[in-house]
Amino acid sequence: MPITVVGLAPHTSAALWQAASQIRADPYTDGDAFAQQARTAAASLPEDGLTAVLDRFASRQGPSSLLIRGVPMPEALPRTPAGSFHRLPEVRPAGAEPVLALVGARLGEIFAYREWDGAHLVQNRYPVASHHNVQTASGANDLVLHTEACFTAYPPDFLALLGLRPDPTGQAVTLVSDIAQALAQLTPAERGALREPLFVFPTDRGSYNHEGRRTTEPVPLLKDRADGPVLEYSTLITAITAAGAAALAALEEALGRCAQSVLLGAGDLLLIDNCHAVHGRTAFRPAYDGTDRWIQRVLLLRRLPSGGRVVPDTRLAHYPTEYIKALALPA
Ligand SMILES: O=C(O)CCC(=O)C(=O)O
Ligand SMILES: [Fe+2]
Repeated sequence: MPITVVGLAPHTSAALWQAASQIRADPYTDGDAFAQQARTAAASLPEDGLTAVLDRFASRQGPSSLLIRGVPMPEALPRTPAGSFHRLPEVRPAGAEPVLALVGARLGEIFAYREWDGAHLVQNRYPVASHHNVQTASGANDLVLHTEACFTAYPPDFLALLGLRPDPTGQAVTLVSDIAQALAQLTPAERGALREPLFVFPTDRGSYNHEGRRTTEPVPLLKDRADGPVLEYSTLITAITAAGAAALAALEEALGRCAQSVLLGAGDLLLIDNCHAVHGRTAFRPAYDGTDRWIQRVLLLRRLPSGGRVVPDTRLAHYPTEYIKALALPA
C-alpha cells in the first residue's frame, strides 16, 4: 500500500500560513500558551478538503500515515545547528513551528517528555556529531523501526514530522510501515505469540534475567483494544522463548516488507498514527556543516493526562546506562 499523499493547493497553503500567524507564543519559552493558541487556531480552521482529511485521520478512519505536501515554510531558514537544540546558547524558533503545531493540534493535544529535548513542545531533529552512532533521531545510522515511546505510560497517539531542510545527499529517508498490513502476513500462531508476555529490551538496569543477561520485564507486543489491535514495537526487542522469537522474526520481516519510504523535503509533513504504524529512518552521512537534514516534530495525545503537557518518560529507568550517558539524559 503506497503512502497516501495530499498536495496542498496554493490557496490552502496560504490559508494555513494565515491561520498559523495567530500562534504567536514562543514554543520554547512559553510552550503552554503556544499549544493553547495552536489548539484555538486549529479549531477555527475553515472547513475544507484539508480539514476533512485531517479529521478523518484523527478519528482513525483513514490510513495509518499520511503525507501532506506543500506546507508553507518561512522564507529564510537558519543553518542547521550543531549540537542538541535545547542546549544551544540561543534557542530561537525557525519559523515553521506555528504551522506544524496548527496541523498537529487538529489531531490532538501537543505534549512532550520531560527528560527529552529540554521538554520542548516542538522537537528539532537533525544529526548531532556526538550522537553519530547512537540509536536516536539525531544519530546517523539506521534508526530502526519503532513505535514512538513504546512501553511508556504515555505513548503518543500521533506524531507529525515536518521537513525543514532535506538531506542534501538524499540518503536519509523516513520509513513507515502499516501494522495491520504486516500482521495480516503472520500466521494465527505468530499473532497469538505476540499477545503473550514474551518480549523484553536488553538493558543493564533491568530487573529480569534472561539467559544471564539483564532485561526489562517480559510484556506482550500486541494488545486488543476496543478500536482494534494495537502493537508496540521496536527492532531492539528480543523474545524469551523460541515461539516468541519466531513470531518476532516474522513480524520484523513483515514490517520491513510493508515499509514505505518518504523523503521529507521542505514543506513535507508526515502524520503517523503511532498505534497503527511504526516508523524509522535510513542511515545517512551528515556533513555537520550547517547544511544537514532538519525536521521538526510534535507529539500528540487525544487526551492530555491530568499532569499537563509535559509528561515523564516512564521507561527512562530501563534505558541502558551507556545510552543515557551518550545522550546526556537525566539518569
Ligand atoms: O528522522 C526521521 O525521519 C524520523 C525520526 C523519528 O523517529 C522521530 O522523530 O520520532
Ligand atoms: Fe521516532
